[in-house]
Amino acid sequence: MRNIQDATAAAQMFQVGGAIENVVWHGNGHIHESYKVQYRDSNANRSILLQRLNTQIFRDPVTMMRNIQRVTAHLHLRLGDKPDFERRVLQVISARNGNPCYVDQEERYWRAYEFIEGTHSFENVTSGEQAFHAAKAFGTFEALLSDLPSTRLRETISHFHDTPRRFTEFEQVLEIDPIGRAKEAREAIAFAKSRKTLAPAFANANLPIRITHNDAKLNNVLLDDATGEGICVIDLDTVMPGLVVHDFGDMVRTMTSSAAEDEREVSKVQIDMELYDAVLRGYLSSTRSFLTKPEHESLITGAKVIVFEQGLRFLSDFLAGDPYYKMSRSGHNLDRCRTQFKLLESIEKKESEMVRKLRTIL
Ligand code: ADP
Ligand code: GN1
Ligand code: MG
Repeated sequence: MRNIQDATAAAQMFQVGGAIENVVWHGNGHIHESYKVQYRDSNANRSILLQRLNTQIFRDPVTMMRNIQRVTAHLHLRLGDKPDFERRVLQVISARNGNPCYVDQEERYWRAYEFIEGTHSFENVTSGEQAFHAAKAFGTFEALLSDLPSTRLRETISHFHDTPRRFTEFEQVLEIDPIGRAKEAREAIAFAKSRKTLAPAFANANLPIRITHNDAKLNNVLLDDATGEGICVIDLDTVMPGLVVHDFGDMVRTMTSSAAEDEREVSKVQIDMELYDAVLRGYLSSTRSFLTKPEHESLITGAKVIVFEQGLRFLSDFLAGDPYYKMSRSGHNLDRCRTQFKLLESIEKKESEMVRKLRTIL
């Protein structure tokens, strides 16, 4: 549960001068608790993005922060000549004791970033231009990291995009059905089983391992309020060695349908080919220099796999009693699962058109 008092106390433990003026909840991430903390000091107003980390999910926050420091240091190096590079890379603020996290008396981990002003993240896509800029920003992010050896980073969550394993986990929780919810999810369960063969699509793929974001969804990029440009890729917790097709999959998942991830009315969920076109153009505009032919040829399968995987993850969480994702209503994870499976069906219907579009742009 978010708690302003605890957040205010934690904010005092970071290396920020000035008096705290205001602390409010911020953002709609599914994992951490995020707050915007505003300070007043003699020179200027300044804000930080303070987060209480979810250590049930990120069990080794020290390794995660080491990864993030390596990634942000590399991005600084690559972007250092841009006059506004401070807005283009997340900047970790150290705790007063010099560590990247502050650990409170209850062993809760907190971290802080400079708050990037004049930007917003969006939960739902509202235009092709927005999709283009967001996808371009993720492509630029991968391009900037393409010369950082992947051995420099550790896995923060193992088997994160191991879709066959996600499928097995779904089968296991279904078999136990610990709180008797399977009967409420009959249709979704049948759909999941019917797409089982999609899960291992990349099991033996000969694709290069690169440093990828692994959570490349629309609300993990900040768009500039003035120009609309994707100025800063955020949420770096899962940046680790992976496949670019998984990042592309998350872009298609979150930027090609204007319906919310938790939309109850699933008839509203479908792939919009104009938005898809914008995602493709944005992503390819910044990745042309390094993506290989096999990667290009796997992009659309990547979209299907990630949408399927995400549906499985929401469904498994629903069946298990919602231990993983933050929720705000009962049945939330099942609603989220249904939107993913509806989107997958829609992608399947449009697949040949999607492939044609890709070929014309390449
Ligand atoms: P979660 O892992 O819970 O998704 P995020 O790191 O994505 O957490 O942060 C949640 C939200 O906070 C983001 O969607 C974004 O709106 C906002 N946010 C994160 N970092 C910053 C930042 N440095 N400056 C401004 N807003 C930020
Ligand atoms: C979580 O943290 P957030 O909201 O950006 C999740 C992603 C899922 C996403 C679904 C560490 O992302 O993997 O794709 O929800 N992050 C983690 O919207 O599990
Ligand atoms: Mg996020």
